[in-house]
Amino acid sequence: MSSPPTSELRAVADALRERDRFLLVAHENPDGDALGSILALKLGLDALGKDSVMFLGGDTGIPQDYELLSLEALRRELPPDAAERVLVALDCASALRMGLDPALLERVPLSLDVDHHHDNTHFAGINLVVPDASSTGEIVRDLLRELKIPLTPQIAEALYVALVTDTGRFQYTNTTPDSHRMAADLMELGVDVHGVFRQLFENVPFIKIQLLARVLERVERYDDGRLTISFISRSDYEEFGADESLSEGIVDHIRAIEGTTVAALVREQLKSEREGIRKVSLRTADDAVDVSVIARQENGGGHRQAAGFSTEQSSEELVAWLRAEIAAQVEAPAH
Ligand SMILES: [Mn+2]
Repeated sequence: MSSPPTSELRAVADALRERDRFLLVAHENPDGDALGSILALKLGLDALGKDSVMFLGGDTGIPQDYELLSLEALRRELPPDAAERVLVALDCASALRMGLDPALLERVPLSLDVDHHHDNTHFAGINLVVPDASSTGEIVRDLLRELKIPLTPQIAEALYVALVTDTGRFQYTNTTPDSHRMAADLMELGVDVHGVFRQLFENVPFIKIQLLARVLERVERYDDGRLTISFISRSDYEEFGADESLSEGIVDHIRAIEGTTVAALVREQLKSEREGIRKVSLRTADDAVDVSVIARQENGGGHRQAAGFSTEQSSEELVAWLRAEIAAQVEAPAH
């Protein structure tokens, strides 16, 4: 994208240039965009000689798919001097997504919010929120360009992982000519597209397939498939020896079923602080429903086509509530 930098982009770039110590935070339960963005920015700041620490909150492991990224330096605990560092949140629609005590936001010298979720809550001191960007990786690319940091093959690969995963391999509606141009630029910088594809998508752990098989057996359809839903229980994870991170992407298989307007995957948590809390992922392929509207009512969030929340509702309550929410939107499309 060659549009001129916005004042927010300049303000964030200036902060990165002028400050020296940073705490980079991706969202908990990370996806390729969160991990690719945090690594690309870390490597860019390294090139500027800055002191930055990558932090990942929550207790979910990093999906094996992302082994190709050099994330050894990613910390699961805050550094002792966290409150003295400029906080940079990446791909986090709200402060809660950072998986850390939100009070830290009040204590740090400055906070920066770099994101593309349309429902971003503008929780930081400077908010660089670009809903038209395919991925947070695309915004990080623009920041690195503004800072005149050359994209090494390693940075290019991290950005490509962000781009290819958040666009659903260039198939989702956020895929634009610009996303393809960005991919072309990254290829010219040395990204091995086939190699990334093999590692990201053709390296599926067998236990993930076993978990997927279980989920597909359990699919329930309501209102002619308008709601297509399935469930993962804690005992499923235990039976297969699976980590929660292995459930990432499974909901997309549910969305692909013909006639589905909203796909839902309801997951018990393996190690939950509170009993009875389950995570719900929602997907739609249809413009008739904005799933982020549904997720926000349960204090979750996301994009129009991909959102999530946590709930204490029973399965029966949840199904009834989702059916009603979907019906309300389909029947009153002025959302
Ligand atoms: Mn993203």
